[in-house]
Amino acid sequence: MKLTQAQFKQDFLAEIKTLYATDLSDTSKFGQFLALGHLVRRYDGPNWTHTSDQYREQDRKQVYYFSIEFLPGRLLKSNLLNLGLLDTVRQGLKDLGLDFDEISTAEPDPGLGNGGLGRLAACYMDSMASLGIAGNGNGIRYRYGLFKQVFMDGYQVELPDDWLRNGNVWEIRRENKACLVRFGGNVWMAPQPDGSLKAMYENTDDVWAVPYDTGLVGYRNDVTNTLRLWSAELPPSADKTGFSQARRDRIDEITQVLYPDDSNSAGQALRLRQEYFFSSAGVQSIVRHYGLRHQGVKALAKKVAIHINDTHPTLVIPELMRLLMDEHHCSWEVAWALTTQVMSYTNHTIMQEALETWPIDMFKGLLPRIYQIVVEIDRRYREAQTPIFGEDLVNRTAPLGNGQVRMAFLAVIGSHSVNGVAPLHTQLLKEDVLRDLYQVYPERFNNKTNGIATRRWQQLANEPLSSLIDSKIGPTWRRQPNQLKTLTAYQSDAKFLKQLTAVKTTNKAALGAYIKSELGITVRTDAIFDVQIKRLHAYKRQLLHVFEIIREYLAIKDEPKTVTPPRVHIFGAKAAPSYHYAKSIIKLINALADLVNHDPAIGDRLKVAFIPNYGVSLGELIIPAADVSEQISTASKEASGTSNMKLMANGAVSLATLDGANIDIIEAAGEVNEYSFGLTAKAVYGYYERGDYHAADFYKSNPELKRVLDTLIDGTIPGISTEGQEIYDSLLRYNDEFFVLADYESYVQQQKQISHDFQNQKLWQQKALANIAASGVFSADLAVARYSDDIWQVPHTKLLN
Ligand code: GLG
Repeated sequence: MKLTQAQFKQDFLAEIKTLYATDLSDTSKFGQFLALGHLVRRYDGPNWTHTSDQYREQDRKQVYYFSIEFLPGRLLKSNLLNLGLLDTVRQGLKDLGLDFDEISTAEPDPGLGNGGLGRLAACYMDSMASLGIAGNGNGIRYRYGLFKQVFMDGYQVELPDDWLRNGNVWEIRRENKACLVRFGGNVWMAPQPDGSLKAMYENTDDVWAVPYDTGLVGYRNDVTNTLRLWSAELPPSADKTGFSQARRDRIDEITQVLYPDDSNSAGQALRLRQEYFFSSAGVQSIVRHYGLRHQGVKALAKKVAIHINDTHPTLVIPELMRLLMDEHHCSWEVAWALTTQVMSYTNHTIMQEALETWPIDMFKGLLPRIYQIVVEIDRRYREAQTPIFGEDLVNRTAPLGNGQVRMAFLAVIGSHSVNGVAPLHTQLLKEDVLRDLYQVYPERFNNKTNGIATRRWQQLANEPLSSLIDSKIGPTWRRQPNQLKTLTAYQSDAKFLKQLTAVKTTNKAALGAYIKSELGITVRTDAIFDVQIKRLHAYKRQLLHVFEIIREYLAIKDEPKTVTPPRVHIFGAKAAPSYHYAKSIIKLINALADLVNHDPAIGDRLKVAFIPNYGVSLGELIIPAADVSEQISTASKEASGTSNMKLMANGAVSLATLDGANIDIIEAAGEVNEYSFGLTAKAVYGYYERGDYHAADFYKSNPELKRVLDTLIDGTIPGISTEGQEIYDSLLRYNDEFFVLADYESYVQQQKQISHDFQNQKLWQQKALANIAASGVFSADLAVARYSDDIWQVPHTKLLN
């Protein structure tokens, strides 16, 4: 949109006056942020209204992306970028004596997710808007985000993340769109005079679902889509005095906190209530919206696509069946045909414990009508497939089995498309995790490799790099990230390579300043910034990285004169509060950091910085400063990974196992530009099949590894007597579930190679450049375009290849 600086300044000062009845000088940074937020909402308002009007007028097919997690990040800067107002606002504020970056960091970062899953959902929402796809997000408005992580004596402590304390400037409460979600009680089907059956309910626990809408601004295309997050409240019509405190609490609880773990099961009933709550509310609002425009539900599948992001929203399937049959009088056959045409499902993990299942008794008690429908889905599935695939396979794959409701199976059976998120992952779904269902529905399975919003991860997070790229190839890449590949032409442009180093150094200085202020550690900007940022999980093997630090530490102590480039090892990771082992690893990293950072014999040659409270905003600070991207999960365990793509796009080289999308990154940027190592997925499965992995053999045969491991228990690292022993035992007594010891040697070898190569800055920057140039293929725009073409069947803006 068009806006002059003078107009902006006038609007901003007026906004401050209206909101606070005072002058600019009397406002806080947060107050200034809020005023800016209001203003941006106003600037974007016409687009938002116009977008929904257009979708309605043109009767466009709409995509509804259901996800229990969304991690949109701060919105002020990205909305300004997408509206084309960032420079105007920044300059205008400067004229008023204000610093835009200070103001924008006063915005709370909504932590409505754990990690990659939630961030992917947010990237895809951004791309849908930017590609002009009629896309809607549907999720939960958690009162508290994922916990705020602090370290006390090196241990993780979880504090509440009260992100809504000062309200949320971006959201609109739409009470007129609220709906009722029912739990528990009794249900029966009462015959009606016309012969049909009507679902009757009694003694249900009713919850009022109120939507809060946030505009998702497309990149300079006047499109603003909607993210709808649901909040659980007391039903307005009910006699509120009749609601006991316990019942009120039960309602409040539903949208109180994000379930802080996406891989272990606890607090099951609450989680199930959360899942049904937002699935039901979302589907009700879709069907209502659709019903207002169309006669009957016949053409629903032509106008609606519902995407199930991981298993959490799977109950959209029986919920849509319920609405079609109970409220729109469809036969089972018609309802089922519509449902399967509408639904599609993405699987995000092969980890068994994350494939959700619910005890039937619990499920039945909480969701009696939905349970009846699942029973019928199960019965019909068995009836149809047993003659073809036999009883054994059908028993293994039916929605109900072993006393459980099996969500992933239900999701596959009720969708027309099932996709994995990287080629290896999709292959493993077919061969392993969902092998049996792949026999039944081979045509449903497809791969959609993940992608990232390059606008946020390059343009917003790394302005120095973005300007440098503009200066070489012009700004087309900002709209068409794949154009980054034209940068390859500058592989031998010495001046450009030096400029890349300079950009990196600037970014390192910014991160260094943050590390200094948060942790009191001084880091050198000429050091290798070796970064691992992701959830703390045994399979992601932060431990392997720790062993390298211990090795480097011992090497300097042994041979103080050896010259190697200085290194800063940077970690960002939250552990699920109940995940004991992951918390022990956090303590180990912090204890090691204490030892290394304060050892005078080490000086500034080696530093360890575990930056607390990793999230989207910290990612924006860390990623542009990284030289090395640690992607070292046990092969086969990381479905895709997406920090690997973000780091690559900012010129970090990958130190990577052949896992998830690492494989595709290596292929895209070229093997010579990455550092791969370790067991392949095939080798890992080989160990499983033969049962002949003996971690102790690696310990015994490699004296260096033995020495490193012994530091866990011999007092070298102070303060970890319990954790050190626990970790040591996990590797040697319990045989190292994630093959850390098997991969140690090849990992260390690549780390040494990195130290060697980094000294040749020209070579190093060539690798960095190759990564940036190849990163466009991982743009979320391209990924979302593939979803649109292959799965949702909706039109989108054309993209250059
Ligand atoms: C999962 C996987 C990641 C994947 C992400 C998005 O563990 O490998 O990149 O989804 O598909 N829970 C996750 O973060």
